[in-house]
Amino acid sequence: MKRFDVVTLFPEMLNALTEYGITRRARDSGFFELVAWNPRDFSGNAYRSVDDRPYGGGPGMVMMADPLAKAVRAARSRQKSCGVARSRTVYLSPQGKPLDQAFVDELARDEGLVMLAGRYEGVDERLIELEIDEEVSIGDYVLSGGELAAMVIIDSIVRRIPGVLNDACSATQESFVDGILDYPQYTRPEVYADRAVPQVLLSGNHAEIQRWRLKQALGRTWRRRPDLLEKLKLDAEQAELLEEYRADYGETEKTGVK
Ligand code: 9D3
Repeated sequence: MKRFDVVTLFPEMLNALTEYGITRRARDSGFFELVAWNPRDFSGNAYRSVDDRPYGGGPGMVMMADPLAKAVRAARSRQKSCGVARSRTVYLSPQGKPLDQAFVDELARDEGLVMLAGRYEGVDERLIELEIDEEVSIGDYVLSGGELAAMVIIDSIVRRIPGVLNDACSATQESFVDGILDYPQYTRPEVYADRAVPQVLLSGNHAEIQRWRLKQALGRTWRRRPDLLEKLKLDAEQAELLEEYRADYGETEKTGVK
């Protein structure tokens, strides 16, 4: 059982995870639990205020340390009472370490994860110094707050819990090389808008199909994500398939979707 606690001004946003798809099924089956904490419930005043103007001036508002500290500590003590020995506390922020699959897998190893999702211009730096183990970003683009980042992290961790994906999915995942793009997929009808499904996929020759798919996956990675290809150590068969792809398709395939 994984335990996620998220400190957020918008707890209902997290319902998207518990109401839909794989994450909903995983939660219902007891693979993880998710609790949201609203810092407004920890504000000492009648207005339930949690933000104030930045010292030094400038635009916007900053989240105050104390309501956040109280919410984060409540989240951590809940985890402790559930038997989680140590849980990492992360602050979702554009200044954080960029998320990738290796970082997801690292976060997935811990039993408990407490996440602080900020709003406005950010949170008081002293709260970060006192309560946060690590700052995490989900990429170099601007979001309106940390909630979607928390949800991205939960979704990506839940998919790594053994038993969450169906057997067919995990088999496919294992049989394919990590760090490579997917091969193209086709379904009925056999001809759509004058475009036929590649003949090899109708051949029933499973070995040929596997070769074709690996070749397509390598070719796409070479064309679209040379940064990923550089990190791969291709074996002899893969190197040969990529050479074949280059010879077959050379400069013709467009890199975009259309
Ligand atoms: C970097 C932009 N900042 C310049 C003044 C303002 C600002 C923009 C967006 C401050 C906070 C935010 C809210 N973003 C997040 O909470 C966030 C985030 C993101 O924006 N991009 C990638 N990952 C993350 S994780 C949390």
